[in-house]
Amino acid sequence: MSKSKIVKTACGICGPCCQADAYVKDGKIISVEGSRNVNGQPGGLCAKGMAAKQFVYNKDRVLYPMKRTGKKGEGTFARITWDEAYDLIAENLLKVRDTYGSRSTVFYAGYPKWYRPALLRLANAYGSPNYCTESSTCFQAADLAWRSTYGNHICGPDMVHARTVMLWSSNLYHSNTPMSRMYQGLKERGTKIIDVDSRHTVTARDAHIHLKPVPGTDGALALSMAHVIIEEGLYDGAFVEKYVYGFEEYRDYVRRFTPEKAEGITGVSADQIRRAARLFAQNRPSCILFSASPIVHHTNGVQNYRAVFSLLAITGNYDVEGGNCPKAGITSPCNEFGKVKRHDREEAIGQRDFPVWFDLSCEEAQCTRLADYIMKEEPYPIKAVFGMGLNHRMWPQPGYLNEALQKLDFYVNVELFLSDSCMAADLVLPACTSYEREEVHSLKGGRYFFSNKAIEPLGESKNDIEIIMEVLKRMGLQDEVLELGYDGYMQHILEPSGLSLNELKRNEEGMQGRNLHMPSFQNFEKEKFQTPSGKIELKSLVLERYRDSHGYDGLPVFHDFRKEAEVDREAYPFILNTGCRKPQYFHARVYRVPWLDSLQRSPLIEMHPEDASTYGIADGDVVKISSPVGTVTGTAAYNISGGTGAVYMYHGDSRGDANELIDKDYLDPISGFPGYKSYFCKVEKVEDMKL
Ligand SMILES: Nc1nc2c(c(=O)[nH]1)N[C@H]1C(S)=C(S)[C@@H](COP(=O)(O)OP(=O)(O)OC[C@H]3O[C@@H](n4cnc5c(=O)[nH]c(N)nc54)[C@H](O)[C@@H]3O)O[C@H]1N2
Ligand SMILES: Nc1nc2c(c(=O)[nH]1)N[C@H]1C(S)=C(S)[C@@H](COP(=O)(O)OP(=O)(O)OC[C@H]3O[C@@H](n4cnc5c(=O)[nH]c(N)nc54)[C@H](O)[C@@H]3O)O[C@H]1N2
Ligand code: SF4
Ligand SMILES: [Mo]
Repeated sequence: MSKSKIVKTACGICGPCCQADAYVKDGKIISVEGSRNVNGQPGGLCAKGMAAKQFVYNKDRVLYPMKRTGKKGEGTFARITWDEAYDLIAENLLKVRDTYGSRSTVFYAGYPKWYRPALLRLANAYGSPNYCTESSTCFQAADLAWRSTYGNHICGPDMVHARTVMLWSSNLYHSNTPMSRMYQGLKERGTKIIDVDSRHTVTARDAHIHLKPVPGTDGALALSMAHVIIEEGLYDGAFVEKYVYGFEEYRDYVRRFTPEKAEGITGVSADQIRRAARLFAQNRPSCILFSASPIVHHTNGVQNYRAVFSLLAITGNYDVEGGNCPKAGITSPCNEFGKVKRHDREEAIGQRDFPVWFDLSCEEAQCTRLADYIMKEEPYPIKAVFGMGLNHRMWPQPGYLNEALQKLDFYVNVELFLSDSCMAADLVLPACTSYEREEVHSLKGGRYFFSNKAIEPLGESKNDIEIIMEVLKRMGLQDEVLELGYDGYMQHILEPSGLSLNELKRNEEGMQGRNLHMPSFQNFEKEKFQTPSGKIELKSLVLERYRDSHGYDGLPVFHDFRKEAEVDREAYPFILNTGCRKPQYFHARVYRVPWLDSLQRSPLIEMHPEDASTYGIADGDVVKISSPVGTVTGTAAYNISGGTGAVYMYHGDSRGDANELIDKDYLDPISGFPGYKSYFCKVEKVEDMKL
C-alpha cells in the first residue's frame, strides 16, 4: 500500500476560485480540503467543494466519446474512439458551413468560464458570429445597464474604504462563500450596511437597514431614493453639473416617485426609504455591491438596474475611494480573458431584437431565442451546435429548447455528466474536472496560481481546451494561440504578468504578477466617459436611438410587470420567483451529488405560511405549482423570509424544473433576459401523494 500524498489543486465546481488540497492515494482522491493561508484563503471549502469526491467519482460521469445509435432524443449511444469523434465533428461542421454558411453553427458554453476564450477563438476561426453562453441570462444585462449609463464595464465596489455599503440583491453567504468572509469584517470596522433583498436572508441579518421590496420593483425603489436625495438637496451638485448628462429630465421623472408612492409599489415603508436614501447620500463614501442576476431577471430588469446605478452618479460616489471604481484594486494584466473579440462581420443571433446588446460591444451573441432560430429558421436557420456544458434546463420552457436541439443536423455536447441535455446529442464527449487538469488562475490583487492535476483524467475524459485545440486542427482551421498546445496556452495567458509558467508551477502558494497596475481614482478628471455625450448618461443616448423602432426609453423608467403582463391574476395570484441561490446547489450541476442532494431531495415550493394556509396547504404537503405555460410537482415548504404574495422555487431539477413554468417569450425587451424572478403562478395541494 502506498502512502497518501497532498496535491495542490483547485475546486472548479463553481469557479474555479478556491485552492484545494487533495489527499490522493493509489491514484484516487480520498479527501479534499481548502488550502490554508494561500492568497488570503484561510482554509476550508464550501459545502459543494467538500463534496468534491462525489462530484468527481459520480456514476453519471461521461467517460468515453459516445455516438448516438437510436433516434434523436432517445439517449442511446455507443462508445467510439476520440479519432472517430473528431472526424465526425470536422465532417459535419464543415458540411453545415458549406451548405448554410458559417453563422448556422453555434458555439455554446454553459456556466464554466475557464475555456471560454478558447471556444471563442474556435468560433472565430470557423467564421461564426454565434459564440453564445449562458451569460445571455447572467451578468451581461447588469453590465449592459451599467455601460449604457457610465460607458465602461461594470465597476465593483471598493468596500474596504466605504463608510456605507449597499448590497442590492446579493445573498453572499449562499452565493459567494469566499466573499462572505470579507462581508463579515465590514460591520466590525463600523461600515454601515444597507441590504436590498426581497427576502430576509442570512446576509440581511447583518445589515443596519434591510429594504424588502416586492420582487421586480427595485426600479421604483431606487427612483424614490433618488427623489429623497434630490428633493432634500443631498446630491452632489458640483459632480452632477460637470459629469452628468440628462440630470434635469431625470430629476423631473423621479419627482413622481415620492416615498409614499413607492411604498405602494414596492411594499417598503416610506420611512425606510428616506432613512436608506439619507444614509447612502450622507455617510460617504458609499458603494453598491450589485449582483449578476436577480435584478436583471425581470422584464424591466435593465431599467431597474439603471435606476439603482444612477444613485452612485448623483451622490458623487463614482470612482472615488470607497465608491464604485474602475481601478480600485491592484491588478495584473493577463491574456485571453476579456481580450478575444467576437467575429462580428455577420448578423448574430438576437441582433435584430436586442440591438443595444450589440451596440455596447457585448462579447457574445444574445441567444435566449436560440430555440426559435432553430425551430422557425427565422431570421436564418441554425443547423449545428457545438456545445460545452450545454444545459437546456437553465432556459425558460426547456422542453422547447430540447425539441429544437433534436431538430439540428448536428449537435455535440462536451460534458462532465450524462445530463438530460446530452440525450438529444449526436455526439457526447467526456470532459474532465478541475481535479483532473492543470490550469493557470488569475486572482484579485494581481495574483496568480497554478493548479495541479490531483489524479489522471477518468476514463478517456479530457481537458476542454485540448478538445477545442484538436477540433480546430481537424477542421483545418487556423488560430495562432490555439496552435500553441495547452502548455503554450497557459504560458500565453501569463505573458503580460511577467511570470513564467515554470516559476508559477514551482510556487505552489501562488505569486504576485510582476507588472502591476496600482489603484487610481477620479480618472474621469483626465478621461471622458465612453458614452456618446462623454458624460455619465442618466438619459442614455444609446437607448434613445431605439425609441421608435424598439420602444426603449433613455431614462431609467419603471414599468410594473404586474400591470403590464397579460396574465389572469385571479387564476395566478402569486408572483413566481425562481432560482435564488442555495448554498448546497449550483444550478443543475450537483443534484446528482448524494451528500448535497440529501439536504432537500425533492423540489421545494417555498411559500409564506399565511398564503399556504389560505389554500389549505401544510408544510410538507405535495403540491402542484402552475403558471400560464406549465405545471410542476414539488413539496410545499413554509418560509417566512419573503413575506406574503410571492412563491420561491429553485431551478434546474429534472424531478420538477422551475423553468417549465417560465414563458420563453417573457423577456426584458432591452437585454432579452427571461423574467425568471417575477412571473405568475398558483399552487394547489395534491391529495394522497408522496414524493
Ligand atoms: N429559473 C431560473 N433559471 C436560471 C437562473 C435562475 O435564477 N432561475 N439563473 C440563470 C443564470 S444566472 C445562469 S448563470 C445560468 C446557468 O446555466 P448553466 O451554466 O447552463 O448551468 P449549469 O447547471 O451549471 O450547467 C452547466 C453544465 O456544464 C457542465 N460542466 C461543468 N463543468 C464543466 C467543465 O469543466 N466542462 C464541461 N464541458 N462541462 C462542464 C455541468 O455538468 C452542467 O451540465 O442559469 C440561468 N437559469
Ligand atoms: N451556491 C450557489 N452559488 C451561486 C450559484 C448557484 O447556483 N449556487 N450561482 C452563481 C451565479 S451564476 C450567479 S448569477 C450568482 C447570483 O448570486 P446572488 O445575486 O446572490 O443570487 P440570488 O440568490 O439569486 O439572489 C440574491 C438575493 O436577491 C433576492 N432577490 C430575488 N429577487 C429579487 C428582486 O427582484 N429584488 C431584490 N431586491 N432582491 C431579489 C433573493 O431573495 C436573494 O436573497 O450566484 C452564483 N453563486
Ligand atoms: S465556492 Fe465552493 S464550489 Fe465554488 S470553487 Fe470554492 S469550494 Fe468549490
Ligand atoms: Mo449566473
